[in-house]
Amino acid sequence: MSAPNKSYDPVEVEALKPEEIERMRDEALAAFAAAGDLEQLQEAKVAHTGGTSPLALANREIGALPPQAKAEAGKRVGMARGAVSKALAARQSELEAERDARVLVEEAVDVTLPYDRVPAGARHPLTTFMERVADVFVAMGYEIAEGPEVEAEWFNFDALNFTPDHPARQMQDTFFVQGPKGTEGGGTSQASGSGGESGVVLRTHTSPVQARAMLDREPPVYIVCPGRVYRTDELDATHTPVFHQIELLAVDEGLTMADLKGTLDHMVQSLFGADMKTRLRPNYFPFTEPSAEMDMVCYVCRGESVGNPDRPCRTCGSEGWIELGGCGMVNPKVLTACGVDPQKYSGFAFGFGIERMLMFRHNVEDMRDMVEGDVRFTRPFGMEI
Ligand code: FA5
Repeated sequence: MSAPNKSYDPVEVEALKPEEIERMRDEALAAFAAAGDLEQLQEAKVAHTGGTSPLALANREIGALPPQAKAEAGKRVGMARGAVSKALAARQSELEAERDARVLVEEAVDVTLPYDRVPAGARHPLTTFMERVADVFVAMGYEIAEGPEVEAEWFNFDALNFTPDHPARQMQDTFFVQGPKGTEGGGTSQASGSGGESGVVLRTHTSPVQARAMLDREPPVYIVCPGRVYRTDELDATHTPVFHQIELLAVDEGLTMADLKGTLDHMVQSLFGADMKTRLRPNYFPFTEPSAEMDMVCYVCRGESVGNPDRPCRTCGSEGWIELGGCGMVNPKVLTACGVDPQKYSGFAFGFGIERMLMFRHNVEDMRDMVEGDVRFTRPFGMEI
């Protein structure tokens, strides 16, 4: 039986000598300390802890040692590898903290910097409201009709039964458009004595579109005409020289005031609520006969402020009703002037101001706010494009 091999000296195995293991450990620690960022640390990690790193190779050598040498060499290598992986983890967290701090500085967003994007535009509340009103009638089968804003005096007045010397022609304060220099003006304005030489005006209402529509189309005619109109009124809290109207015209067989009233009620119910209603008061327009002023129940107090001093209403002045505009049955003379047989057809029409309606619908106290272009007025109406 052979005796144990006492002649083996583990120090003789080069890779496992204590100074060699210390050197491998120290090189690894130095490489980690020298890594300037996480990428370099990753390279050092592969070089000093990977499968072919000196310490990994030394570890493999242990297996080849005789049993009595394995424990000491294993302890030495294990301690070196433990120190290396501890140093690696420490440097890893140091470099991660440095990276996070740098990213915070480099990618910081200063939320107090001025906003440099141009805000998206939006359409004016007058435009969107006018379209909303027109939509009520489009849904009933009416067609949108348009006419020129620079209009022939004939359409603005004559076709609508404003006779040349009719006092109503002066009721409308009109901008007359001058013709080119050296040309003769139109005869109608001279005959009217209203001051026009060219026979051309800025339309004072949307009613001339009635005449154009009847001349353009065969009855039945159902049109709604939203548009801009002009009068020489001073700009104040309830007037503007440039404003908007919506005109409605229906021409068909057998139309009566009852159809007009029903259509008006439907409009105010669609725009202001199902319990709204209208009333008609006698009035005069040369192009309608009979003519009426149309009012709707005050949508703020619903009429409850009338005779009730404890509940005054600023919107309707405690009258319970708000004036909307004018209406009536189309005057047979207008039908005839526009080529429609008044024996066969009848029609109704109404027209009202969009600014005034927007004012009481949204409690706007001063019409000037609508025309001054200040976004502080328009913004609360939303961003409808
Ligand atoms: C007319 O203009 C008629 N063409 C309406 C009409 C149509 C009657 C069809 C019959 C049949 P009036 O002059 O009343 O009517 O004006 C109608 C509305 O325009 C007024 O009720 C008011 O709301 C608005 N309006 C009139 N002048 C101004 C102004 N300067 N600024 C803002 N709105 C105005």
